[in-house]
Amino acid sequence: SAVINRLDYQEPAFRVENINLVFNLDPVTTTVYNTMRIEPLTDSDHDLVLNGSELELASVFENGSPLSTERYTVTPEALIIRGIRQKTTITIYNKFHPQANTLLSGIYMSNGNFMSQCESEGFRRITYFPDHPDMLTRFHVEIRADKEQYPILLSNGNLIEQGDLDNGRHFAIWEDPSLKPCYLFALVAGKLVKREEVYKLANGKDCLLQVWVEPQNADKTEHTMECIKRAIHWDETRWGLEYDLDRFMLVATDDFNFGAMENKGLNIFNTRYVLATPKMATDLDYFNIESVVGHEYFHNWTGDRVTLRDWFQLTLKEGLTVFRDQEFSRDMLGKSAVIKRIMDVRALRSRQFPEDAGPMAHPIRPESYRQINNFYTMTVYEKGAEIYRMLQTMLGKEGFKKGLSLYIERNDGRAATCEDFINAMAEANGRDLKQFFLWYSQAGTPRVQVKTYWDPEASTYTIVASQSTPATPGQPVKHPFVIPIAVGLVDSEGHDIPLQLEGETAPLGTTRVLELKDEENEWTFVNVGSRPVPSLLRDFSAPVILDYAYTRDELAFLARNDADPFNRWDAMNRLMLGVLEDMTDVIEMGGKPEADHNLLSSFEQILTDETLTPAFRAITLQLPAENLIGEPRAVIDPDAIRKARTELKAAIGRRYSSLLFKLAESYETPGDYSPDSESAGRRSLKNLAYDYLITGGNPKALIALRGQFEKANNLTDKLAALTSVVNSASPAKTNMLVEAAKEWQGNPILINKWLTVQASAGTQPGEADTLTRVRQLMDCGAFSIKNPNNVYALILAFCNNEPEFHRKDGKGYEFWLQILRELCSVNEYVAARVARTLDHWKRYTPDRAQMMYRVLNEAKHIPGLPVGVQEILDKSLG
Ligand code: BAL
Ligand code: ZN
Repeated sequence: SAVINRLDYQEPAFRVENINLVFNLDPVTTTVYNTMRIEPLTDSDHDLVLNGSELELASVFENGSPLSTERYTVTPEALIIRGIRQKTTITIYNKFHPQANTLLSGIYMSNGNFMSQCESEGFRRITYFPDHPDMLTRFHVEIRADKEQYPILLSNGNLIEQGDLDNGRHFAIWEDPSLKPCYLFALVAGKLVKREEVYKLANGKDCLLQVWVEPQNADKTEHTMECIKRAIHWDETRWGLEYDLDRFMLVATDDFNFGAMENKGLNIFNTRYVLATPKMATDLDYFNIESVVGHEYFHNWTGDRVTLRDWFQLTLKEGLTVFRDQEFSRDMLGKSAVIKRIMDVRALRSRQFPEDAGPMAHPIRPESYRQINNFYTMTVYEKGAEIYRMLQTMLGKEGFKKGLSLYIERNDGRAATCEDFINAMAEANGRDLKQFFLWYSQAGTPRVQVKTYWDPEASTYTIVASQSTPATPGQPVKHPFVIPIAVGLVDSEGHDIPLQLEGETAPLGTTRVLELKDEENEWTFVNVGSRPVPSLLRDFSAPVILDYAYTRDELAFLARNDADPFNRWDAMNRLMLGVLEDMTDVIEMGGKPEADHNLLSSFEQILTDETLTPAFRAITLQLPAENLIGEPRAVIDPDAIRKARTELKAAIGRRYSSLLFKLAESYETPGDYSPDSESAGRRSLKNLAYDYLITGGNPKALIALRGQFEKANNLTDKLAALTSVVNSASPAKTNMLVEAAKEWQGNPILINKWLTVQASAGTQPGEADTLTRVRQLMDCGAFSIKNPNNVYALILAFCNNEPEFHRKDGKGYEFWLQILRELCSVNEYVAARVARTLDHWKRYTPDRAQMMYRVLNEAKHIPGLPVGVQEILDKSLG
């Protein structure tokens, strides 16, 4: 199908005043009576286009009478009605097939229950409707179903009535008082149990909170309920945003394309972001559940009350809501807040920067698409969040809040655009944000080059920053961005120097936000009596690559002394990356690499610095991910990179073995499990220490980890032990994997973790290779290609296991092609995600690149290739 362009947007010619839906649920064939009150908005002769996909149309009525067949046309994609000149009631009777719906878009079956997912274009798989986000209407929904099979019937809004029908069936009627687009519609029916609580909102009203899960999961929702309450409270206190319905419901399902979905009043979640007990969720899972629960809840204002004019504006709700959930998580972390920032920046650099540098590069507001599902990306979400964060950095927390309030006040109940947001920010703060708006339209990661000059005579320190952004597909030339660079100057004692710019009468703080607006700008600080070390881009104040010629001594100095904890982490990270680059070079040239002394002593210093939280020490001492090591390299050789990384880890593990041991033992967390950030930090540091030790080949670490695996009262420790042993050469892994399988079987979330550990492991001498194991695991009975979580856990994990996927014999790529073929006929959205794992084929060694090129071309001939997958392949092959 055709390319859709942002600039082709047209105002709707009709309004749907309300819609009344009656569902007769049946897994094989569900029927829908859909009655809409339609009002033409213009005098012109428009046809009413109702989108519909894979529907069976039974009949169409106008104002109660059958519509003559001359008045309408049915195509595979729409029902087109002609001649509507005045307010009219259209009734449509149609059918669809939930059980056959493996795309998991529209209404489908999950473990015998009906679930729905409508964003982006799933509603058209339920009934005929103008399926666009600017088509806001009021929903009245009646659900009818077998009472025994489907005792619980849920939809958006308020429960108006429920009762029994003939033949063992029953019904429920739901009415949503809010205006909403159809992508926020939801329907759930089945055997579910709830945890519920009445919560008092800040405005004094009672709100009924419900978390619905399958009966076997009844005892796993306590944490989620706590997270909902924290999210409600945070939105009230930080932004003054209150919940607007009498009830808030959340339903969990194992079969879900997204992580979760913000349907009005009835969020639907992937079980992995709901269910948590100490034995089935890691510290990170507990933490992620909080952030996803927050994210979906915060959409109630940024997404639902204010929605989108068209899908090009996606970042208006997603970037903004990710920013809000990041702030929420940070606030919940208290004194460990920086950990969240580090995790977010790490994800941005390792997954969004490559996207922005590859064939799929697109601005946070794309200009065109063929399949909108391909644009639920790291760029739209995570880079988008950075754009909102930069505004907060430049306007201040209060200024940003004023702008957000104005935006919501003006656009409540409307379908808005990114311009609406920026205009509100600009007006509320009296700022011109025209140049800033380039962040919405230009793709690519800007590179900021910084040079500094200290003048001892004049006691001045000058910072010169210049920017350039590489060309991206369709955008050969870039204009300069507005880039807020938060800067501090650290003196030789490790203290921040009070900052006074030339022309100012007194110093103002120790961190200043400099706005780089032109290709090059410079700033001069006065009263700088000795040469400082610059701390640049504090708290990662802009999503850019910062080039500054730090020496390793300077990085080691900042890692020890920077007052900005983010930059302390970043300095260590830069130091490690530099060393790993060198080691990879040596390996590629056939030499034997050695670890750098600066790195080793910084490592030791941070490891033993009791003034730092264990969580901070753990995250700072983790080596950078393999793909980050690959990023700056001319040609990527995944084997050399893994070898370098493993050797560095082993060298550290050997060199500091007694220190690491002592530390691992002293950071045990005895007693009952708690996922609080302090205990989580202790576990994280302990498990990091063991991982270094076992990589260094320490047999005592193996004994300790086996013991930990057996005795752990929590999944964090158990999984960490298993992962470390599986990645070691020890044959003990076989028994441990069997034990884990025995204990975890029947719990899909745990089984997915078990699959991931194996798919992510390397191949040790004498073992079956990882690909062979992955193929075996596909047949082990715990894997279904129809379940997205299974595919992500096993297949995607394998495709991200660089040396194993990119094996020299090309078998990884053959596997990719085979899986893609299968997925194309099961779930094209999941297929498109797998397809993207070859995005960067051009960056690898020529033998690998050639083989990838070949399978990418072969994939184009998959029979019935979905347009979304074709879009990815075409872009990759460029
Ligand atoms: N709206 C799709 C899932 C999410 O970002 O919340
Ligand atoms: Zn979202």
